[in-house]
Amino acid sequence: MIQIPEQLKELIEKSKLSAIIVHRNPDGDALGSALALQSFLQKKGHKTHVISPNEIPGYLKWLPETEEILIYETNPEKIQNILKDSEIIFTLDFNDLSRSGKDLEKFLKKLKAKTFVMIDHHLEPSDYARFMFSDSSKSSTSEMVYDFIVTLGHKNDIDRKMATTLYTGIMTDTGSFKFPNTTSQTMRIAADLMDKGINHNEIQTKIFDSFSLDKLHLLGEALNKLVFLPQYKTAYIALGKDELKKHHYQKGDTEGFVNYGLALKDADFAVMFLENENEGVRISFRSKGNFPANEFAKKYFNGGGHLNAAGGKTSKSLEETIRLFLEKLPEFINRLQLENA
Ligand SMILES: [Mn+2]
Repeated sequence: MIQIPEQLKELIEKSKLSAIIVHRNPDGDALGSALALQSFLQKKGHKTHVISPNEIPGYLKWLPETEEILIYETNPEKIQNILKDSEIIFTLDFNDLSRSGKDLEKFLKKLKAKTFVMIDHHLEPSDYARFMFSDSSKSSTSEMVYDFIVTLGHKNDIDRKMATTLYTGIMTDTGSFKFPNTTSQTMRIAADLMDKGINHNEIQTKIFDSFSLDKLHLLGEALNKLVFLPQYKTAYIALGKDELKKHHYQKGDTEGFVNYGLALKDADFAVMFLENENEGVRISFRSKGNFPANEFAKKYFNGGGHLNAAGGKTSKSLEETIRLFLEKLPEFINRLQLENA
């Protein structure tokens, strides 16, 4: 169970205006946790807004009240005013203000005196929040928001709508309860949420069985291009901007593709490279067992994350990025083997 300082409890009780910020390119966990916290704070009498740095992906637009989420990229002045007036600013599912994107980060840094509350499960949190709930042993921020509400004594306030968004967050961050971050406590919380009357099968269908034809074709292309390096137990996929364009790529279309690399027998490490429209490459890393995907991402690709799931980026071309990867992979694996010998 988490400890919630009295000061924060009092602040939540007496505040009237709060804001909830999620990370750039929000996923199911970021939005699921934020929407549930928003409902909770509304029940406490707050006027509160969920703020996303950029557009939310299409596959999550069915979540309740997503049309009310404020998008910083399209509405910066209005959001700045809301943040200036907010008595509490929650930041969800990220560990550093830079994850809110350059422009919003710059503005948030000017608001240092505000009461920031971090709820997050990523490693190595930055020190910007007055109240910090950071626990990398948790499956998801949604699990932590559940704990947060329950610890405040409001388990009964979790209604079907909140349970739906929290369940979505936990389900997506655990890969439908199969990733190593799934604990018995995760399952207990999922069971509690099911008891609130959610339709778990419908959530599963909405997230995973609602691909567009373009997305399935893009997946076909990605799988055809999968490269396996048996000597390093590593599989990788690289998609260039022309291929993305050919299949009318929409944000979120490649969600989950990287996991197919790990479906390969004998693959312990899977990587996906996505070429950006303008410049640079985004990279996703997934691993099995003790292989530290986050260390690899941090050391060579300006990123980080969890042991088994991490992200990174370069400002290089796709070819140069893959070259760098093929150069650093043996070095990293050799070092790991030495350390574990
Ligand atoms: Mn998360």
